Amino acid sequence: EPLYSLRMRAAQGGAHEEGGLHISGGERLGFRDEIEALVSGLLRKALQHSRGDADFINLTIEKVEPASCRVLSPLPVSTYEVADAEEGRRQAAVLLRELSVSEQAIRNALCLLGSVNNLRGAVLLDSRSGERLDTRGERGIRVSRMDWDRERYLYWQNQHPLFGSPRIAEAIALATKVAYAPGTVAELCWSDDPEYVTGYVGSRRSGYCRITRLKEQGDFSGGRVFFVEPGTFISEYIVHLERTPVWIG
Ligand code: PML
Repeated sequence: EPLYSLRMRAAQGGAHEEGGLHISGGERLGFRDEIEALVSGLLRKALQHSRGDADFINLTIEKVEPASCRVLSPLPVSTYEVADAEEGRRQAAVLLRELSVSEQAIRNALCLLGSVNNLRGAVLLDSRSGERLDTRGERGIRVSRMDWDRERYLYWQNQHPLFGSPRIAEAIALATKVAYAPGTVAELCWSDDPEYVTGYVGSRRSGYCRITRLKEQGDFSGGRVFFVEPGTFISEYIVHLERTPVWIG
């Protein structure tokens, strides 16, 4: 049965794919008879996030090869309660250090995420030197072609009743694909949504470690950094993140 990847991006103040202030994005995988429902779900998300004000909504539907799909179990979740962003970032640094990310790379990542506010995709940093490895600028790397297996999602929701929001489930799907991509050491993320202060450190070894505050309320900074093993073939790494279909299941 043919399988499709559905991708949505909404922006403001930019009339074409490349420009504008990023508002919303979404990734789904589905079979033919699911496409209509998935499209309206993505459209609803775009319109909600933009409060009807998007200048640009792009929906891409592409057939993918079902045989090329990987199935990955969702990363196990743990939560670190911290009092403020300063303590949260210290906690993130502790977790990253345990994963052998260098001090320089940790500093660069915290500095970068603390200062950008229109980063659409992820930035790749060398986990040892801390140098940026991609040349994508603000566009970054967009992890694509992953979704929860429907049955597994219901099961997971039952087991994690406190994580009801689609935001968390989507972040875990992305973090799982990233963690298992050959070359990834760890990921650091917090949202650029000024109302949402929880972020995470993700990795195959430590799982999905939520940190309750990585920035203060009202702060527009945020995004994703992937720490990559020195020597990784970057163009291949990027193709994997953008194109390999992954079911979380
Ligand atoms: C985002 O929505 O931009 C990222 C949210 C990451 C944290 C989700 C969570 O575990 O609470």
